[in-house]
Amino acid sequence: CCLFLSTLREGANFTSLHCTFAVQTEIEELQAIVERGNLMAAAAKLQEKLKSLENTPLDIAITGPSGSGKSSFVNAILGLHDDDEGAAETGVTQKTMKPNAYPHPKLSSVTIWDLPGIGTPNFQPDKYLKQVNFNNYDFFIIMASERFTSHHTNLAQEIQKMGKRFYYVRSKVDADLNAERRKRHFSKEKTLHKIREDCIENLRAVGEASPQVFLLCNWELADYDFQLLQETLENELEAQKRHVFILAMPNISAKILEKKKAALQEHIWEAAIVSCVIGAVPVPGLSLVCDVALLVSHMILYSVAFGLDDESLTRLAEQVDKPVAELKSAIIKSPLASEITHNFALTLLSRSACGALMVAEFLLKFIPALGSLAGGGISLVTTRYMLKNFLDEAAEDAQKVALGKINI
Ligand SMILES: Nc1nc2c(ncn2[C@@H]2O[C@H](COP(=O)(O)OP(=O)(O)O)[C@@H](O)[C@H]2O)c(=O)[nH]1
Ligand SMILES: [Mg+2]
Repeated sequence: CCLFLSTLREGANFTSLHCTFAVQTEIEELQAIVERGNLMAAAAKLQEKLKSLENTPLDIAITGPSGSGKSSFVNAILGLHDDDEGAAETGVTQKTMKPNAYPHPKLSSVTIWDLPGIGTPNFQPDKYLKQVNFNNYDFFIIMASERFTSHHTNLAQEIQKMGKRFYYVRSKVDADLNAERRKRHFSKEKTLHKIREDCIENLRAVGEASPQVFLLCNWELADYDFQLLQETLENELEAQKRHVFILAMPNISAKILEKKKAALQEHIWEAAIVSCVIGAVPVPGLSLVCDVALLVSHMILYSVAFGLDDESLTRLAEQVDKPVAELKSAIIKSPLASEITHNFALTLLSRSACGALMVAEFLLKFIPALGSLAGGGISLVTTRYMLKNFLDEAAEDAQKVALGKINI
């Protein structure tokens, strides 16, 4: 599909264009929607779907003994520094039995819950789970910074009884590595292997039949097993929750940025259809009908997901110890979230109209019903074309900024 669009962008003669599998799938998807006949009803359904996607709650509970790194993990997942506003307080002993909610700074339906410490003498896993309202969570992360104990496994068994999922995480492996580094025959891989085997062995000893343990350092999520943990969780969540989960993850690797792009891309046709069917009004100066406000909100969503907003950039600048202006200067192709206005969307729409016209002519051959839409389907194709290009460019800028690939 990218090849298809970029070829069009370069003005190639597309009668000679091969219909790739991706393009074919897109055509089939669009065909199915348009030929369903009642486009208004189909669009209303898509609008509902998009809304429920946005509002899908995701609640992740972090539990483990006091001092195991729970609060630090909450902050790491939310992309916050321990000192940031809205961050969980770290390094303090928490005496309360109340779970603390930390809403995701960008996605209001996502909450990370910092649960009270386990392992005190009067700790009873079943009572504990009731006290922390176990039913509110999609899954539990059970943390240990040293050995796993029967407190961890007893809790895991209770969580399982309640029909919920849990994952064992061993934090602070950076500290273990630093301690081992002093030895003459130090090997990072061997040390990590030893920590993992030790965790597994001692989880078996306290009753876990086939344990899996994810090693990590809360300050370097891009290292060790965080990526694996993230992928494991992702694969076990149902589609809607997986979508918000991917968008909620911190931008720590090229892979997660690609996943975010793919997750957003999946819903571009839907966004375009909703904009051009439900909220369609004539766009001044262009022979288009669409809901520009909706396009603006989608583009802002993309920018924010990639961290291309003032708040994220200021935070990142502090974390990587670089002036924020330097980070901003690497954002070449797309605007900051705060610069995405109605007028900006109009400019993009007019720029896209030419390329989109060619795509529309091409698509009309496959989907004649497209021609029956207002403006002969041009509005729909232009909108889709514009959002797709915007997403590609924002993703490209994000790769440079978030991953520090800045060459100035
Ligand atoms: N070296 C290292 N220290 C950590 C890590 N995670 C947390 N800490 C430190 O361990 C202490 C306890 O962490 P905290 O997140 O408050 O644990 P909690 O009591 O389980 O919430 C704090 O001083 C943290 O800075 C980590 O991955 N590596
Ligand atoms: Mg804490």
